[in-house]
Amino acid sequence: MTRLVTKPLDRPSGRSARAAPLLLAAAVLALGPSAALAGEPAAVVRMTDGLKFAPFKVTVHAGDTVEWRSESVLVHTVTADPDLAARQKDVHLPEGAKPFDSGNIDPGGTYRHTFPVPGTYRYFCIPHETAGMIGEVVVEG
Ligand SMILES: [Cu+2]
Repeated sequence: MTRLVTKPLDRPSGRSARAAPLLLAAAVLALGPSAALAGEPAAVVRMTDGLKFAPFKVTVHAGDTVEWRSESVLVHTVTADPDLAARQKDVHLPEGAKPFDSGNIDPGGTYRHTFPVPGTYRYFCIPHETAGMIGEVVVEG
């Protein structure tokens, strides 16, 4: 008597109870390796209306890509080129690293740069350098 009632009820709940952990495991597995796939940024830096790179400093490994995302109504740049700096203290490149400049990043836009050379990079935003829009990327070997 009770078997006929409990069996149909148990089956669906048993299925979903097994499916949930499986989906979770699949999601965790998908997130892990995806960071290593080409094109996935190892770190994300936001560009804000407060004229900041947030976080100020990110740490990645050699060969990693960093993505900058504008959350701002203003145009920003991601620039690590001594020739474009108003103040030399706002820019630093490790020995052997090439200067780079995003050009103008429109509101809501993104920019990516890959860092093959280890060391500490200090970069700035051209329109807001003297307002203190400076950031750092530490690339570990
Ligand atoms: Cu800016």
